Amino acid sequence: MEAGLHDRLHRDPSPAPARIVHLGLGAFFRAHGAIYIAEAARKSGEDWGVLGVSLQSPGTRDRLAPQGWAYTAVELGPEGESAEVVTLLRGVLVAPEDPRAVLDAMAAPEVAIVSLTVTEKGYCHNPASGRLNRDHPDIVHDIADPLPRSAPGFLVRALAARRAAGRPPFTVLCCDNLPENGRVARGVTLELARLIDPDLAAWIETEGAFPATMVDRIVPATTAADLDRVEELTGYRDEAPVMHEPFRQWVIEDHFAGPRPDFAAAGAQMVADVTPFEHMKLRMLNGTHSSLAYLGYLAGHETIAETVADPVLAGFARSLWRDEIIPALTPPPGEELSAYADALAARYANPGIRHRTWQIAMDGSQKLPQRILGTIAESRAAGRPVPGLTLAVAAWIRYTSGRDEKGQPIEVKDPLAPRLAALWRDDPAETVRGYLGVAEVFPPALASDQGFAADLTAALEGLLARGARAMAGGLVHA
Ligand code: CS2
Repeated sequence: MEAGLHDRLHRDPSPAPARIVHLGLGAFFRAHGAIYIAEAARKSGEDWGVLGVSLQSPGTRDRLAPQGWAYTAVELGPEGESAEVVTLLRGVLVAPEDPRAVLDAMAAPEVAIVSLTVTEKGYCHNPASGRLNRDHPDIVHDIADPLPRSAPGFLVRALAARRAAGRPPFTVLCCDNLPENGRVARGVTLELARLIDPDLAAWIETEGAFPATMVDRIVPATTAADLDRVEELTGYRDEAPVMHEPFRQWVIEDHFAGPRPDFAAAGAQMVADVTPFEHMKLRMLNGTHSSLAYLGYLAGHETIAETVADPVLAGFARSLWRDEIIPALTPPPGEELSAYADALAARYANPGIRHRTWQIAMDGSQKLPQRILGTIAESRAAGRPVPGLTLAVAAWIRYTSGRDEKGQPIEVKDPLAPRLAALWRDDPAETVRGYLGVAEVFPPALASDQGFAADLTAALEGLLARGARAMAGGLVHA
């Protein structure tokens, strides 16, 4: 068994050309979409290799190349671990090294799908409005230069090449945690295309397809310690394994411009409308993930499992679901929201998963609108109190100040980090006023809501005076 896995890790890749190009080859895609696609291809007997593209750095390519692009995916269950070798990748390109090669690959006749996991900020949009940010330096560059830097730039220039060659467009399959993610991907692609060539934009509008998807699997960043752990488990050294929980879900809008793998054969749900699934997942999972990340980090917890092992914060998450998030949601067909919350609580508690609060806290300015602020805005408009989610926003403000409760510096990773840190004042009311003025994050309805400003200020004062754990605990039975 072990020798077999080792052989497969160092095998020659299949010569068949890839029919999917994936932009953003992070751990998440390798532990989620790639596993579904490999299984769909296996079950249907079709060949669906993937060419990966790293939009930033060569690290993943350099680690995977000597392994013939194969890697180990390790499932971390509450009761044990198991390993699977994924041999779906046909190669990896590093976009900044050779953007032309990426465009050529995306324009190749056999490519039917370009999928993306480029994270929220990769769409170069304004998170509060969903529109393309035309002042984004990569967008400014991509309007002028045919060799792009951004994900929307690669989509537009590759679609232009396909149109010029008389080929049909590829389907753009967005797999990021954005609300109506197909619409966001389509919107930024069309907006950029219009700035470059209005005829191209019209062609994409009529011929293209941008199905929405809801993706779910908890996949913490792989650490150096994980490499040793995988070696112990499998008996061989893999320089680029991925570690994931047993749970997985993929809900896909069944709207493709051309052929697609038999996703359903691998257990994906093909539906006409993904929106209720996206809302459920973004608000119930990601909304509490971010809330627990800020409050947990401030309370001194390193991982989500550690955070929910603290009964105060576990109780806080339960009251967020029961009292604030579920009342604002319409359940998707076939889902029962309180059962979904129970399953999330069990997933968070999985001690095998070391998902750092610091990792989830990253890029909050891009995540808060769809994870937390939508629920707050709708609930306030309907007259429903949302003290727990308001506390989570206050914890984000406290976190992005760059100092923790012991006065130690926090390494804040966020495209707006310097701007946010500069908003910090000695007077919490002034700090809150400054943050509410960040239009990329707070929609106008919340930015001008005096009651929300007052509640947020009180929550921030409470965090400063009493700390995250005490404040969360005070809300559990409220
Ligand atoms: C997390 C997500 O890092 C984060 O912001 O909330 O990556 C989360 O683990 C996935 O969306 C789960 O599907």
